[in-house]
Amino acid sequence: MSSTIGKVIKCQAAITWGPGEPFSIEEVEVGPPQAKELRLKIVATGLCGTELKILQDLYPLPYPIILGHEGAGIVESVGEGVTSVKTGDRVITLFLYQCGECAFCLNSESNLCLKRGPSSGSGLMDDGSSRFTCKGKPIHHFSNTSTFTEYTVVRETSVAKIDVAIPLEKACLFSCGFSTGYGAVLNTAKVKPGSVCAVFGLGGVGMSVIMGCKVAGASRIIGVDINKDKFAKARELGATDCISPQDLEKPIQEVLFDMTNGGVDYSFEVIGKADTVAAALASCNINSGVTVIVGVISPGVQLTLNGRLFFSGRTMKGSVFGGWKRNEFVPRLASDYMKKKFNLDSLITDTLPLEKINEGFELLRTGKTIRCVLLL
Ligand code: COD
Ligand code: ZN
Ligand code: ZN
Repeated sequence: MSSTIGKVIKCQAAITWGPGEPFSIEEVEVGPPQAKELRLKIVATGLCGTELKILQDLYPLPYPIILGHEGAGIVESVGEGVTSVKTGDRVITLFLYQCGECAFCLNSESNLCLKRGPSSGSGLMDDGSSRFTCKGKPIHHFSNTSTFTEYTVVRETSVAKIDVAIPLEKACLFSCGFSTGYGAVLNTAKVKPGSVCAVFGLGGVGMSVIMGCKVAGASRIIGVDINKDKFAKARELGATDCISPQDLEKPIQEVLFDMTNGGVDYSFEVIGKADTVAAALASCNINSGVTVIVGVISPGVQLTLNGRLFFSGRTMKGSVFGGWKRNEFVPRLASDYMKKKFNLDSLITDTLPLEKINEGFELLRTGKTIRCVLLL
């Protein structure tokens, strides 16, 4: 590995040339890491529902771009001033920008940085340039990570070390899907033992919410999805009931209200649609019901909520990356993993090589996979 240090590396990457375009496998040049950056050999990367939304052109982004934010790999080299990791360290990527120095980053209760919030940024490194080129053109970075490539360059603060014995092809799910869902339950909602929970959307993130609810000691976990093929896995992971809104004669919130004798204690929206946000809120009990919105609503989409829903004690809150901070999530998740508190492996339903990335996203789009992991 040492022979590549300080040099440009040529490798394969999946490039998205424009909005809605399929991935194209190309040879890219990856420049060496600059100050406070590191270059990473990606070993595994998961395909997340967020990229699926990007492929449907639901979020504005700078193109061409290398997407991917659920990565795990090995540090190839580090730039000047990097102190927390070194060549050969095993790390996972962190899509959330955390400068580590601002008032929010220094507050143990918050995980969104004052400098950038949850935004994925400009697609360039801090010096305003890109480390990727392809066919002579600069290629944008995505969400501080860009993992659909054999090598990537990220800020030092965009990785977390994972020195425990978790295989990187599993640990990549700590980078987004698993942590986002599990943390929404433990950190954001702080679900109490014995609670009744409903989970709207049973993708990889929703399944991780179910695992979190189980670990928190929920007495009932109701999975809601329009794709009934998701129900078997949801039950295996801890759902006690599963419902498709399309099978019902009444709105889902009314059915949940009746099933639970007054509404659920916690509902989680893990889809990112205005109508399911409204249904999740209306499903909560009127005294202490809490709704956590995990799914991101597309820019420009307004929520329509009946104001009467708040003539109650209900709470509605957002959650990004499960509320985790860079320095705390890996030790906690690794310890729970070792104690077998959750079943990370069962989220991975497919593995494919980088060249088959379009096939992987087709599996996700058609609801045939929970998490497809690319092995590079
Ligand atoms: N009613 C019920 N279920 C529905 C409906 C509906 N109207 N529409 C879709 N669904 C189901 C689908 O059948 C599917 O099972 C599930 O919802 C969505 O799952 P996936 O596999 O597409 O997506 P995930 O689980 O990988 O990700 C879902 C998110 C909502 C978390 C993601 O798309 C998102 O919005 N992410 C933004 C939040 C975030 O933290 N982003 C940063 C990095 S992810
Ligand atoms: Zn994600
Ligand atoms: Zn900060």
